[in-house]
Amino acid sequence: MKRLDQVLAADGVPAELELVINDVIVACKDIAFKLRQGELAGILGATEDENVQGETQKKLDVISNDLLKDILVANPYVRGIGSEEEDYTVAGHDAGKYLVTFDPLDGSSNIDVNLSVGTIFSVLEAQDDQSGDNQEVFLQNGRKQVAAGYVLYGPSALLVMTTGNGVNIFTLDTTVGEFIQTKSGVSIPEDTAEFAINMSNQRFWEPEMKQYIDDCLQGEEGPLGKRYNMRWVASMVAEVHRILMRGGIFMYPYDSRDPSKAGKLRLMYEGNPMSMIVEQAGGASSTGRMDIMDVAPQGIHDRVPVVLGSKNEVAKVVAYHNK
Ligand code: AHM
Ligand code: MG
Repeated sequence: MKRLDQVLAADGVPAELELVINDVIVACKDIAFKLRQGELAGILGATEDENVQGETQKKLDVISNDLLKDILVANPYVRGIGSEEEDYTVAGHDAGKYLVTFDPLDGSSNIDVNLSVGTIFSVLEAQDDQSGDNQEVFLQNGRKQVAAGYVLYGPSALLVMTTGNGVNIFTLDTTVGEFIQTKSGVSIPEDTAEFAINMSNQRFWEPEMKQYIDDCLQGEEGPLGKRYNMRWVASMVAEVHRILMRGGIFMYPYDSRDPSKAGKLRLMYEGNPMSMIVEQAGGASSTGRMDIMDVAPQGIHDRVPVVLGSKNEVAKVVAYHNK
């Protein structure tokens, strides 16, 4: 059984990148311990603030954001950070090589009901000499990521990450406070009959997405010829993790509730890191029309339609969009 640092070293990850990843993980361990304490620590419930996307911030959104932000901007190898809970990118060190974007606590609606939540992170290299408080330096497509991962705070806390050399899973050993490797070379089954989508938005979807789900619901008698099962945790981290473990397809498509938004999920700290993990595990990830990691970001909080999971099922959804 290997520790995270041993796995990163064996994968040839540069020492500076390892130190950045390590700081992300230190913050995530702290988040994991706070979540375990739950109501006893007085950390549940909402604040009176909204984030830049107009969502009410939960106390734990803010606490998790501060833990990650404070440790990362103090790291000499970090040029800057971008977070779901920060209006603008925040500068670290001008000589820092790496940029870190994160969703400090994804699945926020699950916090107060004690269900699964997670932290998602993505690491890019700073390509020029601009300061990290200038968002331009972050605007690179997902193919440029040098590391991506998430921590799922479920019955056990799991770190799932990739540095471009397959996907490893580590379980938090709470007796020693270390993430210990429990799986490597994770591979998503190519076929599936399990989809995850928030069906309550059906009437707002584009016709292509409506048609695909209609066909799934027809089961063996329909054009897709199989009986589908459905899951919806309302926590992307939990959803992606289920797909890594047993296959499936997760969709948060464009919908017309607010036509100005390209989707609900954010490209730079939700869509891209999850896409890198899924692709590294042999799955696929698309907007329905193009690979998510090829989307050129225009802003740190850009949104993107998301279709990801088992390769052959994602290909079917893409084919519906290309009809
Ligand atoms: P958040 O970052 O504010 O928590 O929003 C992202 C979450 C995803 O984890 C999840 O897939 C989706 O929002 C759930 O949305 P809905 O409330 O429509 O079910
Ligand atoms: Mg989120």
